[in-house]
This record gives sequence, structure tokens and C-alpha cells, in this order.
Amino acid sequence: MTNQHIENGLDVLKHEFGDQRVKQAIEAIKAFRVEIPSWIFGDFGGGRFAGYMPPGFARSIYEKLDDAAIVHQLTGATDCVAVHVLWDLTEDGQTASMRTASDVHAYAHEKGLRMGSISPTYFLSGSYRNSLAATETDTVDRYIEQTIAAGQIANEFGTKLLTIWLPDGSLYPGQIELGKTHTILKKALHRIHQHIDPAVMMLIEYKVFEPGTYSTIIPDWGTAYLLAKELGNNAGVLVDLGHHFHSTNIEQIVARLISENMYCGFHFNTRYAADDDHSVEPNPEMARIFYELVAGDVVVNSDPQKNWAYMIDQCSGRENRIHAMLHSVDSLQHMLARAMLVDRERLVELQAADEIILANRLFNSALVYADVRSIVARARQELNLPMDPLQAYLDSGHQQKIIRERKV
Ligand code: PSV
Ligand code: MN
Repeated sequence: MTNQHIENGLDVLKHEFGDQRVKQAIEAIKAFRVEIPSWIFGDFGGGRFAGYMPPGFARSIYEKLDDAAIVHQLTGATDCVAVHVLWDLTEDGQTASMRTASDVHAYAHEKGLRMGSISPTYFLSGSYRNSLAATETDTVDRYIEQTIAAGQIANEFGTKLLTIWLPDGSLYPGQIELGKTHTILKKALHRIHQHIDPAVMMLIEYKVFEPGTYSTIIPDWGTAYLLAKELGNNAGVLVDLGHHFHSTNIEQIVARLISENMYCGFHFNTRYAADDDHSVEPNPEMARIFYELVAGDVVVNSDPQKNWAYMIDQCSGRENRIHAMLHSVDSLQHMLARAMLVDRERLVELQAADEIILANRLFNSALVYADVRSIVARARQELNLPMDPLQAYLDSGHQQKIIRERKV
């Protein structure tokens, strides 16, 4: 995009949406931050390509951070890296290691990064009969211990965010007592909560399915909401876009959680068939979600108590992982820019006048039709960042370097 293209694009947008909204959209893009997951860069695939790793994949948490640093250098938006305890912060594969956490924290710092949210890992060996909701007390105790350690790591080395996702559930009706497992889970969460520093926010993630499941322990936002509410102020809900049934109205869930003053986090990704594997694609659903976030003042809010926690949670088997991250950040920025352009005052007038189609068209003029590439490019220019981060990556030589150096 040349300067002339940007100027022309901005003029068109200013004409339709007004100077002020375009200016605010540029500022919003400059302020938006999103965490990226360590696991995208490493040996975690999934589904059909579980055994396939792209050339040059990161072999350790340190190499994952090297890759994350490139993504941050090119986007300026991703200084925090989400980590998983048993993938990244362990010495024995079973427990969290404070020493490793401290080393990783120091290395991240050297690279201009921070450790972001900490996820305890409940789904490796030993949890096939459930984790926090297991009926064997020694299993529950082991996972509680790991979660408390993760909370300490979040407090000392991270951004004071603990993200909890449980693989617990059942494969067949009758396999478990649905009510009883919920009660066991509640007790375990309470035990954890008592040991977590109140400065740490526990975000509870829900997921309606896992391949082959009949039930998952926290299937929906309502269950996550109840659990978070019961725990208290330092607990919230984590919305992962890939964890819903198709055609669920996720933006309405977002609006409801905002109305209920629930602190939340987001795991962004795109789902085409199932699960949370694909990188973030620009699409109308994502733009509508951003509209609710903007209208609810929970995105690019300079008050950290109000600004929700934004993360990308994505990892599919085949694509270049660094490309996927750059593409995801780019998509999110474009969807935020669209949401910033909606003329909310006019929308309220149309809603009050019951102008159903006109309201819908006004909404879509920003969320579907607006070409916001000039806004994102201008924001990058103003931050001295490359206007096309993916092209800058291709030109950087990093990919050739990691393919050369990271032999397995
Ligand atoms: C589970 O599908 C999930 O969304 C959770 O957030 C995990 O922490 C992450 O993916 C990685 O498995
Ligand atoms: Mn997730």
C-alpha cells in the first residue's frame, strides 16, 4: 500500500463515517494488544495432522519465545505470551517448576516479551478419568497442586491471569453422575481459589464438545458464569470462539456478560468445522463481536480492571505457525477497525424509530462493507511498524534461519 493509497482510503472512510470515527479507529488499532499462545510455535498439532510439524518449528519454550518475539517486533501488538504449565514450565512433565518459570520469565524479558496468562495443563497423561472432577482424590489433589503453582507463577512472573480449561466429561450417557461431577468440580475450584492470591484473576473456560464426548464438564458460558460468580471477584469467564455449537450467537453472549459486569477473557480463533484450530479470519461474526466489545467499553480501555483479557488460542497442523499468528493479529485489527466505525448515535435513533432494515444496513455499512485497510496501515505507520507484517516476515530471513538451525 502506498501513501497515496492510504490517503485515498482514509478520505473515502472519512466521507462516510466522519473524521472523528476514523481517527478513533486508528488510535484503537495502535492501543490494541493481544496475547499469543506459546503452543502455536511448538510441537502441538492436532486432528488429522497431529504427527506433522512444519519445518523450523520451535523445540523448546525458549525457541517459542524467539518466534513470539518476531511476531511482536512486526506487529507491536503481542508482547505477552500465554504459556501452558506442562508444555512450557516443567522439569518432570508432571509438575510446575518455579525455577523454569523464573528462567522463562527472564528470557522473555530479554526478548522484549512477558509471560502472559498461565494455563495449568489438565489433559496430559493421567487425566483420562477426569482431572479436577475425578472421583479419585489423589488425581484431584495432584491437579489442584499444579493449579495453585500456576497461580503463583501468574502472580510472580505473569500478568496475573490464570486460564482454566478442563478436559473433564464423559463419552457415554450413564458413564458418570452429571450432578455429582459438577459438585466435585466446585469443591476443587474453591480449594484452589483459597490458595490463589486475590490479585490473580481466574478465568474459567467453557467448551461444548471434545471429539467423541457426550458431556463436557463446563459446556457453556452459563456454567462458567455460575462458577466464576460463586468464586468471587477475582474470577471470570473465558470465551473461546471455537468452543460453541455452530450458529451460536456469540456476540449476544458477549453483550450479556458485559451487562452482567462479568470480567472476561477471549480466546480468538476461527472454527470452520469443529474446535479452535484455525487462525483468526476476518469475518462478519468477528466484526459483530468487536462491535459489542467496543460498545461495552471492554476493549482498548486504558483501565486494566475494565479492559478484558485478549488472547489468541490457535494451533492447526499444516500452516506456517508464524504466518498464522501474523494473519490472526492482522484479522483482529481489521475487525476492531470496522467496529470502531459504527455510527452508534444514528443506530440508536434507527432502533427507536423501529427502522429494522435501516438499522441493519447502517450496522453492515461498517461491519461488512467498510474497507479499513488504510486505517490499519496508518496505525502501523504511526508506530513505525511494517505496513504488511507478513511480507516483512517473508523478507526477514527468519524462516530460512529457523529451518536451517532447528534440526530434529
Ligand atoms: C482447549 O480446546 C483450549 O481451548 C484450552 O484453552 C487449552 O488451554 C488450549 O485449547 C490448548 O489446548
Ligand atoms: Mn481456548
